[in-house]
Amino acid sequence: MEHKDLSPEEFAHIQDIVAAFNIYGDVVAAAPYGSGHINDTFVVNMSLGGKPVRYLFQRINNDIFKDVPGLMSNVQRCCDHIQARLQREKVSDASRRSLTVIPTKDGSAYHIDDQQKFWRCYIFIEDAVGYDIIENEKQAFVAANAFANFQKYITDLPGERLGETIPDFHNTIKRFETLKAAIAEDSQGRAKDVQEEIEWALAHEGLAHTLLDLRDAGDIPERITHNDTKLNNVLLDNATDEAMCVIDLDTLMPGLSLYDFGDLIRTSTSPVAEDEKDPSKVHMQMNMYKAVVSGFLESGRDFMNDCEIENMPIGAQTITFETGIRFLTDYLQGDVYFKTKYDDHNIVRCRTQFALVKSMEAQIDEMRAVALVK
Ligand code: ADP
Ligand code: GN1
Ligand code: MG
Repeated sequence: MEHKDLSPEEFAHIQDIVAAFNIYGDVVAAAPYGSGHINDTFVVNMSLGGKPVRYLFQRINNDIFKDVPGLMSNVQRCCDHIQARLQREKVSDASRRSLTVIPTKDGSAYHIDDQQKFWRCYIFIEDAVGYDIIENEKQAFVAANAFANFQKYITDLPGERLGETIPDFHNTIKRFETLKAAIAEDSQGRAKDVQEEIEWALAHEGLAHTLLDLRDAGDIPERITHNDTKLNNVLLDNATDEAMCVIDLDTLMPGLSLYDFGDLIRTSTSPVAEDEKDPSKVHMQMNMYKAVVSGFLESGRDFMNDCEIENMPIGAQTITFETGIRFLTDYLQGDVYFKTKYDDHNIVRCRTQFALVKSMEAQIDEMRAVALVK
């Protein structure tokens, strides 16, 4: 049995977890998987009567997600709704096109282990990957189209309002207040090293208000949104680059369409990684911007209003700014939220985000013109 990146104890633990779920076969191998910043993800290889199958297991980060049962109820409702639609339309590869939650042996969507940690299991989407860095315009188009379609498919989700899995997740005004508090507290004594970033962030407070002001004025509506539409949260087919499956549904909850559009621009227009150490390599590539706008609007025009469409460039700037100040806050607080691989990881990430906002500022007129073209 292979478990090269896991200790024997961790591997034995994964075997116990697997046994709790309603799947058959023998565990052959297990390994950590993916590049997400939040959950612990594992791929488990099994032999089902001699045939290889894989499953995706996740230990859900319940320091961050305080109400995992509520979160899994959102996820289940949404997956069931989309699966039902795909089944109605007789789509042949439905289990590759939407996540499927595999229940535990006693029918629950999650399992609680002996350390009080929550686990879930999904069908593994084979032959598809999520990209950390955009490679071409086609990927930008299909990824954006997949997330807009996702929003469209859940506009008619029946039942009560979804629970908020992280309250005020995209409340940029509160995020800004939290940053100010972290600067004042300076618990790690790191503020002196990042004065430039702090000053830049404080000078851009206006960006924290843009989307919420539009919402409060009633100009843009609350919808059900994904809220974490980074490029690597949609899996593209290895052979064709077609968008297969939107994943990472933990933040599926009420939000604004521009949160989803904005995070796509943040993650699909720069030629370098979110944690590129040289921020001078970061810029907002206009060809990618145009591809994301067309991909998003291809479905988005069916449900977005004129004000949402007009404010797409503002959404892009705001969400990128918000993510930058979240990284800065986490750096100041001692790297307590995002997974990091080295000491300065969060400030490196913050710098790329601020560089991207600056690049958008420089191109804002052209961005506005793109969004208005029918
Ligand atoms: P995080 O919140 O930590 O980003 P994700 O739900 O995005 O967690 O999962 C982490 C990674 O695992 C993804 O980036 C993707 O590569 C992979 N992944 C997640 N779900 C699946 C799935 N059902 N099939 C195949 N790969 C998946
Ligand atoms: C996290 O889970 P993941 O890695 O897809 C974060 C997003 C940030 C992103 C920055 C629940 O996304 O909000 O934009 O990192 N998810 C959560 O890369 O906080
Ligand atoms: Mg993810």
